[in-house]
Parts: sequence; C-alpha cells; structure tokens
Amino acid sequence: MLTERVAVHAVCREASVAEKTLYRRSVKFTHEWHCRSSFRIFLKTVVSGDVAFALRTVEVLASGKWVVNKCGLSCLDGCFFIFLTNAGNSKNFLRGEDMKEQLRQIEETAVAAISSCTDLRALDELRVKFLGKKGELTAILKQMGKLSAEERPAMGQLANQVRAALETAVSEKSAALQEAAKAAKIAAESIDVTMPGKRPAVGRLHPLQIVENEIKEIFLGMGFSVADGPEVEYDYYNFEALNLPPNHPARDTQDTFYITENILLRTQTSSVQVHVMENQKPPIRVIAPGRVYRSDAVDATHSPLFHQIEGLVVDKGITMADLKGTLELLMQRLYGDDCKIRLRPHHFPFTEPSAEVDVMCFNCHGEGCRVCKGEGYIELLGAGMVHPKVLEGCGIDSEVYSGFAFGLGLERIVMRRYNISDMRLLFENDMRFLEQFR
Ligand code: 2U9
Repeated sequence: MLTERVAVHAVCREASVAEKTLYRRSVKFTHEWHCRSSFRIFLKTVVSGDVAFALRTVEVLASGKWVVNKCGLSCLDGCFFIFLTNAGNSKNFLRGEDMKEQLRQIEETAVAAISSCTDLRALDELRVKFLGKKGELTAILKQMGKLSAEERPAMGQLANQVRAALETAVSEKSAALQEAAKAAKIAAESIDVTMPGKRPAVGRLHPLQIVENEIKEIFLGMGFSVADGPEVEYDYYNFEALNLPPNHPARDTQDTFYITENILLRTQTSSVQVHVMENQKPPIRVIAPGRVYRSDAVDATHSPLFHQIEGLVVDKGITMADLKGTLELLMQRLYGDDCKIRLRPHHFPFTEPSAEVDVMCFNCHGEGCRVCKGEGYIELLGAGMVHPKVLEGCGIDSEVYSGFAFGLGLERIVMRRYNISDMRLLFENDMRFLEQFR
C-alpha cells in the first residue's frame, strides 16, 4: 500500500537527533531514540500548527530510554516533529501496558501488605495508602486521561477490578482482625469457674491482744468493768495520787519520759484507776489494760513501751483474802485449775500491805525446773491493799471502804505462754513471727 512519506524530526537537546521516516494514514510506528535522561515527547503537526489529532501518548522510560509506539496517527499534511523537552517526569506519559503493569504491581503489593497486616490501625493506614483520595491507586487512575481513547475503557475496567480486589482484601482482613480481637478479648476475660476461690488475706490478732482479750474476758466474768484513760498524763495522776510524793526515786527522769515539768507518758495504768475513783463512788471493780512507757533500754526483756493490766476493787470489807481468791482464779483460768499462787511480802507506795505474787510453774507444777530456775514458782505480778492515803486522796473514806489492787506486765505473760525468748519479737512486726498466732 503506497503511503506518503512524512518526516519526523526528533529534536532532542541531549539525545542524538533522529529523523525517522514514518508512513501516513493509519500511521503506526515504533521507534526508539535513546536519550541520556527522561524527556517529554509531543507529536504535533507543523503545517497547520494545530493538533490534527489527539495527542498520542508515548512513553519515556525512567531509564532515559523512550519509545514512541503504536500511536495511531493520522495527519492531513505536513510532517511530524517530535519535540523532546526535559519533562523531568517520565511518569506523565503512561503506556497502556505500563499502566497495567503498575496496576498489577499495586494489587500484588497491596494484597501482600494487607494479608500480613496484624492490627486494625495498620490496616486502615494501608487502606488510605492504596485506596485513599491521595492513594497510590487513585494516583494512577488520575492518569487515565493520558491513555488513548481506545485503551481507556479496558483500563478503567481493570482499575475497577483492582480497586474491588483491594477493597475486598481490606474488608476481609478487617473482619478477620476484628474476629481475632474479639476472640482474644473473650479468652483474656474468660474465667474458669471451677478454679478454687482466692482466699482473702485475713488478719490475725497480735499475741499481746490475744492474751489481753483472754484476761479481759476472765475479769468481765467476775463482774469487773474495763476502764481506759490517757497515755499522756499529769504527774499528779501518775505519781502524787499514788502516794509517790515529789522527789520519790520512781519519779527520776531516767525512769520516766517527761513532756513538760508536770506532764509525762504514764509509767503505769494506775492513773486510770485514780480517775475512776475520782468519778465513781464505791463499789468499784475495774481493770485498766493499756500501754505504759518507761525510759528503759531495749533488750530481750525490756522495752520503753510495754503493756500492763492493772485491777482495782474498792468496797466495804474488802480483805487480802478477796485479793488472793481473785488472783488465784485468774491464774487457774490462764494456766489450769490445779494452778496455785503464793504471795511474798513486798512494798509499793500505793498499797499496804503489798506482795509479789508468784504463780506455780506450769512446766513442773511446783517441783522446780529449768523454766522456773528450780523455784517451782514464777513471779508474774504485784498486788496489795490500796493505801488509805490513796483512797482519801480520791475522796473515799478509808474508815468505811477498803480495796485491793494488782498490776501485771502483759509481755511477761505472753512470753511465758508462747515460750518467746525475746520481747523485741512482739514489736518488730515480722510477719513470719506474727503469722504463727491465731
Ligand atoms: C491504785 C492503787 C494501787 C497497782 C499495783 C503493782 C502492785 C505492781 C507492776 C507489775 C509488773 C507494774 O508492769 S509492772 O512492772 N505492778 O507490782 N501494781 S499494786 O496498785 C494500784 C493501782 C491503782 C489507785
């Protein structure tokens, strides 16, 4: 078929100028010019100056190698010039084949990334990256206009297929991730109802409290009340009212914690009984448990803070026999019915007569052993008949009323009962020690 010859002049600033002979009418040609860098190519009629045909796409490949191919050109007359300008972006021209390749690559990359996605946030980022308004697929579709009219329909269909494939991949992955998250949540929150319950940590009573409660119960059973009073006390109630005049050695500061000239930490709970006698007319039957303070160095048997339980009975006709009977009952309740006590004459300023009270050794029952150092008895408390001056000082007529009083150190009883050799164990709050007691 004869065709007119047309001349195509390739004007390429950097490439070798190439002139190729093309053929008219349904001209189809493929030529390769090699340029050093990517260029933009225009096909344009020279004679009429206007485009006698729609611009045809040509591909200038990133490698600088470019191809003018399969351009269905029809030209009235004149010749074609190919102007090469450095477009800087060979992507402005897209051959159908390359667009297909890009779509295929995008689908391959996206589906791989979506399927390896591990969380919903990352999945959404992928969705935006590929399918978003500024996504990679959209970017390609925006170049559809540069395709030939013949290529666009098929390319559009392919692009839609790719979009649909990616949207399906995203929605399937999203459903799978949501299902996995739900399953993980259920697993994390699931409980095995057959598991045994967690026993709540329950506290226990301190051994001092255990023995104090036991002694309180014994005296409550004898008709006593429990009295309480301040630990920071006036000198009067701690000493003077107990027939301990000023300058008495017991008042020495090496034995007592003074806060001011006449305010101190009580050295015995006797002050509580004084308050009771000031406020209550006989009969009086009280015990006064509580903390007391003495300026002692800490060692296995001494502590500046320790606990006492004192007792006081004031009524008409109270005698030493009442005192002995009460204390013997106390010890029998603590150490057994066969327990006996013995009184040894002693002196306390606040009682007359006074006695040290020994309890039969609960280990050898009076025979003598290592525990009682061969005595058969162990000293546990002091007692006596309330001194008349003390009664009078509280407004109680000592001609009408009499009374007895006693005082015991709680630590001493506890250490004996539980065979504790060091008093410090009672105050250090070591759970290994405390957890042994119920
Ligand atoms: C009043 C009158 C008299 C309380 C008594 C003792 C004997 C006694 C010590 C035992 C060990 C203190 O803890 S300890 O160091 N106590 O020996 N106490 S008579 O006499 C009183 C109490 C209050 C109004």
